[in-house]
Order: sequence, then structure tokens, then C-alpha cells
Amino acid sequence: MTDFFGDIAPVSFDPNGDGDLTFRHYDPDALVLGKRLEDHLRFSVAWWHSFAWPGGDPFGGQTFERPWFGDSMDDAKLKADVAFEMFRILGQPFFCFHDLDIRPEGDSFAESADRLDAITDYIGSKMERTGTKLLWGTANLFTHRRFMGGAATNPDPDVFAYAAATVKTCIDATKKLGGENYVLWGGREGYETLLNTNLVREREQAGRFLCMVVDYARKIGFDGTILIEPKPQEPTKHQYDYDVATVYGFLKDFGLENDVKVNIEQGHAILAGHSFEHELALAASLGIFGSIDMNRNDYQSGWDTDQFPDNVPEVARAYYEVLRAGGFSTGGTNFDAKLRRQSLDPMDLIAAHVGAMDVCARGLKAAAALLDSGELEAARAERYAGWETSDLLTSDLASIEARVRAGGVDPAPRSGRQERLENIWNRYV
Ligand code: XUL
Ligand code: CO
Repeated sequence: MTDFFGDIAPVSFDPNGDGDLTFRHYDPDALVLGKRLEDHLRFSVAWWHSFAWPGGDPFGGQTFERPWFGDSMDDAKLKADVAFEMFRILGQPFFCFHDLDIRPEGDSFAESADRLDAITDYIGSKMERTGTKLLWGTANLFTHRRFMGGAATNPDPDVFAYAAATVKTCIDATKKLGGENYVLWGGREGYETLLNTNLVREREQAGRFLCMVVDYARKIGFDGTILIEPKPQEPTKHQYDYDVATVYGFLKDFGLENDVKVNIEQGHAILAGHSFEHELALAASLGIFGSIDMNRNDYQSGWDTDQFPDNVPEVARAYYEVLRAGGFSTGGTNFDAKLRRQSLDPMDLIAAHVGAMDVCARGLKAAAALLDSGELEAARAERYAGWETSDLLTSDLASIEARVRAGGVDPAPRSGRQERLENIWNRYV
């Protein structure tokens, strides 16, 4: 036991509660569309932002003082102790990690790998005791300077090898902890300037890397889902996993569209010039929807500020698409979100997650009610009713021309009814 969270008690559901740390909307056991809310939302805490991030921004360094900030394995264990204390307070079912979040880097690759093994033993026994599960593991292939020119796409073959070896140890660790997914976010897989970049070769390297990852995961019997997390830029000027459509094209190119899905982050979707729901709907329709990172950007600065969600209508749109896709299978709702740097206190960490979980619960319930009413889906089906009956869609150009010329075809403009549908939407949210 640590005393980091003091006397903060486990958060419970009370719709009329008046305390700061109460769920007013998230009742894990409530049934929505026949499924427990906890099983719909599958909340996950991100180890990196909650326990490893020191509170810096581009203009200033560390603002948080945490007793586990340091480079030793004892610090890493204390960090894990505090993490599991927070999980007990929140009661969320999952967490996620990068290797670098949970263990200090060693002086050699072998030492780093041994430390990962040791800390995952330590975390694994806590998971067994508490029942908290791993949503996904991932490798940090972007912080260390060796990765400044890319990991899989680095022009130096030794960096490619270092990245591949690192991912192998992280898949092993994820499997060992029963992780339900393995994520690859290519933060440095892109370029800073086209003036020194061989686009074709770099893309091939990324494809080759991903094929090796899929092969290895299957070979060792990892039965979780492998996920790519699209992001258009930041840290690099241009990233190869730009958005869902780009990732799909990439997967098709390397024959991986049945092996890899996507982890879609709200803020990344916005950075790519899309809405979150667009990315979700597209992934679902392409058969590659996997999981979500539910954290928003600041709409004025445009940066990837990784803030906790606070906007119910916005998350309702997202969950509508998740539910329409049939809900999560191995995926879940990961808060890849960090506190603001002035939020110094342990209670801020709890308040951030409690608020975010409540926002998501409200959004999901609204989306479920609307989906259940069938109102939007009936309008959608009606809009495409002609497609069900017309033989014009499957004909060929010359026969179509003949029929149009003969006068048997009469295009009749019809209202799209957008405002009516927006009004329906607003009745539920
Ligand atoms: C970066 C980001 C990552 C990934 C995991 O923008 O979202 O934290 O989620 O590497
Ligand atoms: Co993310």
C-alpha cells in the first residue's frame, strides 16, 4: 500500500450523489441493449499519461512531483502499486501500457528486456489479485533519440532491427499478461522533409515490419487483435498511417486487411481533418474497426493535447457508430488522456477519469436509445430504397444509355431531410 491517494474511497454510482468523485451516469451493471454498461464501454486507463508524464509542455518542464519519478526498478514498482490503487478506486476493467512506461530503459537491449520481464511479472501478479485486465500493450518507438529518424522506416538497418527486437519483447509481454490487443502507433514512421526521404522504400519497410509482427504474433499463439493507430502528423511532419482510409490502402497493399484493425483516436481524427465518427464509420464499413482512444484536442490550438472528453453530444456520435458496428469485441475505450499541467493533486487524476467515464456513459446511453428507436436507420434505409429494386445499378453503360434515351428514366430530386434528422438526434442527446 502507498498513501498516494490518501483516503479517496472507491468511486460508486449514485445518480443523485453530490460529491466530486461519484458516478452519476456510469452504472457498470446497468443493462443497455441487453448488455452491461461496463461491457459496452470497456474503459481503460493509459499508464503513460497518468503515471509517467511529468507535466511538461513545449515551454516548460515538469510540474508534477510524484514519489515514483526516477530510473530504478523500485520506482517502477512503486508506480505500479499506485496505478493499481487508482484502478481499485475507479473500478475500470482495463489498462494499457508502453514498455517505457512500466520499466526504466536499461544500459543495453538485454537489460531493458530483462526489466520488462521482471516488471510484467510484478504487474501480472497484481492483475491476478485484482482482476484488472490488459486492453493492449505497445512499444515506445518514438521517445529515445535512436528513433528520431523513424523506427521501422529508419534508413539505418540497425534501428530497424532494434525496433523489431523491441516489438518482439512487447508482444511477448502483452501475451504474457493476457492482453486483448497489441497496438502499433507509428509516431516517427513518417518524414520531416521530402528532401531526404525515399517514400517508396520507407513504405515498403513499414509493410515488411508489419508482416513480421503479424507472423510472429500468430506463431506464438497471441490471439488478440493487432491494431494500427492512425495519426496524420505530430511528431513528424507527415505520418504514413495518416488516417483510416490510408491505413486500409496500406493493409490491402501488403495483404494484411484481415489481420490488422485500427485503434482510432478522437484527437487524431480531428488532426486529419475528419470527425471522429467519420473515422469510426469508415473503419466499421471496411471491416477494420478495433478500438478507440477517447481523448480530444484543443479546438483552438489544434495541438494533440490529449484532454479527457467533456462533451456528451460529441462522444454520443462516436458511440452511435461503435454500436452500429456491433460494439467492441476485443477493443475498448482507452483514455489516452492526460491532466492539464496545473492539475497537481492525486484527486485530479481521479476526477479526470470519473468525469470522462460519466461523459462516455451518457453518450453511449443516448446513442443506444437512438439506435434502438430505429428512427435514423429507417430514414437511411428509406433513402437507399431504390438501390434494392432498380436493375440500373448492375447494367452496363451502353444499355443504360439506351434506356435513358428511350425516356424510361426520370431522375427526381428528393429532400435529404438533414434538419429533420438533426432534430431527431437532438431529441436523444
Ligand atoms: C500518440 C498516441 C499514442 C498511442 C500509443 O499521439 O496516441 O500514445 O496511443 O503509442
Ligand atoms: Co493514442
